[in-house]
Amino acid sequence: MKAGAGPVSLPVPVVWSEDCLRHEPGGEVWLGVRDEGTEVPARAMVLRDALAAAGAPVVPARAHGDEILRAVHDPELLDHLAGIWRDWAEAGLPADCGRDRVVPYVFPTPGMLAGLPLRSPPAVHGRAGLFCYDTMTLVGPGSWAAIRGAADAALTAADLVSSGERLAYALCRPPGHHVTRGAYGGSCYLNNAAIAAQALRAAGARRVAVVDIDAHHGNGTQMIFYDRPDVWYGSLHVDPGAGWFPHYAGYATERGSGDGEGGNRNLPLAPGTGDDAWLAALTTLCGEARAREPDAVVVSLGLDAAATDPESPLCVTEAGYRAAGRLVAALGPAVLIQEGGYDLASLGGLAVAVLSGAAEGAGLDAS
Ligand code: SP5
Ligand code: ZN
Repeated sequence: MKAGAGPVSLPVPVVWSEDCLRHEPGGEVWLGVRDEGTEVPARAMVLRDALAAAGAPVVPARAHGDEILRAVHDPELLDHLAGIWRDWAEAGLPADCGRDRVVPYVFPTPGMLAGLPLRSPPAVHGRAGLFCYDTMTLVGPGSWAAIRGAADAALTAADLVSSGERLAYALCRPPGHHVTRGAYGGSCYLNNAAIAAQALRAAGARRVAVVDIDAHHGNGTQMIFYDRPDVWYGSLHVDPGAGWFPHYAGYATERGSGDGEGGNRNLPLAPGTGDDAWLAALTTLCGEARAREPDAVVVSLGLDAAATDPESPLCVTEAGYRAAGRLVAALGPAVLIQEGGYDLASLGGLAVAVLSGAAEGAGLDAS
């Protein structure tokens, strides 16, 4: 322990960017109606305060260049996100009947284009759907700063693990696992977990395993690595076929393609699944991850599988999350990336439980 530091009872560094508070999505448009939404700045405050109170050291995110981001995402997606609010505001839309956030209304689906080349429409209201696949992922004035801050938090946590830390947790907000190489959605804008995995690869890890325990399938991470042999992706999540986001991905038949054939594993779970079946599925998933002999692990750490969460029908308890932390951290050096988790009353306890379990699984002693 450093001289003068207090006791570290939760020995996992928490990487934090103040900028993550600047993203105020202002709700979500779901099934045609704008409601208040649950991916709110208070989530990050609750998580940080609970982890700090439990004794975890809080480490500021360090600014990084775009190299890793551009390896994971189309540069056009990055440019779009960096500029779309400015263009929306310059077009006068916020003053026009209160259109105070970027919300797309037309999407260039493959069926619409029917073979036409994809073009970038000059009008910002037409272009808003070019890199976005849903109506519930709004962009406001502070969004880009937060999005970039979350990516920097993921990169900083990856740096810590690459330089010898056994575990590091990035308190990323907004979350990221729904973002593909070229499209954002699901309250996510850049794929923080994929960025961490790519950074670990760049720092010398030969094989990386991504284990995703968010309640929803991480369709973005899956597709970013779908045909790559160097990054394995495994997820347990509520069955998209039972009516849950992301609806179009997350099925057990999706196993990777090309050089990545066999490198993707989905374990969809029935609504109502609780600790026993959830942990049994996670044990299976971790066994498959271990068989790949990864040099490093990325955990997409959603806390929305909790019974208390308003966004998923899974019924995991704090004790379940603690046990999950033990299982994933036992796999090897791990970067934990915050994904979903929306019940402000239970979020802090869940985060402390899973990181405490992770410290145990990694064999770290509280001092
Ligand atoms: C990162 C992450 O957890 N993204 C999840 C996105 C799924 N959002 C689905 C939104 C559905 C509408 N929410 C209304 C809540 C009703 N209880
Ligand atoms: Zn989720």
